Amino acid sequence: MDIISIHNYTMDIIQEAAERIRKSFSQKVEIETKADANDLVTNIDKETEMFLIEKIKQYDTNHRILGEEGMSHENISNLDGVVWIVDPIDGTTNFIRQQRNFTISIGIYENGVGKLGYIYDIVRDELFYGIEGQGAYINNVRMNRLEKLPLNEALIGINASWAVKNKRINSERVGELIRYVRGTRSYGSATIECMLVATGKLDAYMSMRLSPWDIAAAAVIAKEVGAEFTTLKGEPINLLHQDTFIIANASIRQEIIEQYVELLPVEIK
Ligand code: 2AM
Ligand code: CA
Ligand code: CA
Ligand code: CA
Repeated sequence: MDIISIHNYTMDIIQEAAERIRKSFSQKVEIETKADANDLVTNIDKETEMFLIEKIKQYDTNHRILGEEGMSHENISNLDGVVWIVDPIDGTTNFIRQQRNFTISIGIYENGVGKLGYIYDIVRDELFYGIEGQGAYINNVRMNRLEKLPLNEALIGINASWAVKNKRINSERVGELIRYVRGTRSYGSATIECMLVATGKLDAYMSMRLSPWDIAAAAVIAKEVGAEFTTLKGEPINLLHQDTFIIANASIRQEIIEQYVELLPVEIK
């Protein structure tokens, strides 16, 4: 895999995709629901994914693509060879409601190893990228490795629904965590929250259910600054399935999981 060539190509196509999304701000966007009433998708999500798929296939027809909207119609059941993992818009609800706080996210894996990761917050014009073993950058400026901090000084990205009678996690323990840390935040875009952790603006972010395209790019970038990411059981992430997720400063990830996360058995229907 020619890292420099793919990197230059991806920097170009992500900018082009961003320009198309910017233009959509002045148009009427078509909104549909997916799995439930809060799970939204727009024609811009689909069109952006189609655009990226065409560009990736133009680059190399052997490269495979796993995208949230499934526009490549490929059944990806392994990560053999080169696989691009694409979220055309991460933070669709924010895109619809706020026209901000969303990103384009592209992770490029070779035989399951994260090689390149790109997250573009197009409204803030912040393009994060990471190259395996060569560091992480924001708008071409090298990102620093994270410094340690104690949990009681941490800012944590967490969804408010965790703190009240949640079926999947012990809410009382989550409440203890919320009271112990310095503060909590919620942004509605997994990639933005991961990049806040990677830049030390947030110290942890967790989710009960994320998919490969939510975390593939972030994982490559985060690794380069020493942020840790696992499932909430402390297991390595798997890029073929949905799972729980935590990304955190390395000094607090294990403490959060061991002291404050108690996952409840999910009922089988
Ligand atoms: P999305 O906007 O690409 O769907 C919202 O809290 C964050 O969780 C977003 O990054 C969103 O990605 C992600 N997410 C994952 N699964 C989701 C779901 N079923 N419904 C809504 N957001 C989901
Ligand atoms: Ca979605
Ligand atoms: Ca997403
Ligand atoms: Ca999406």
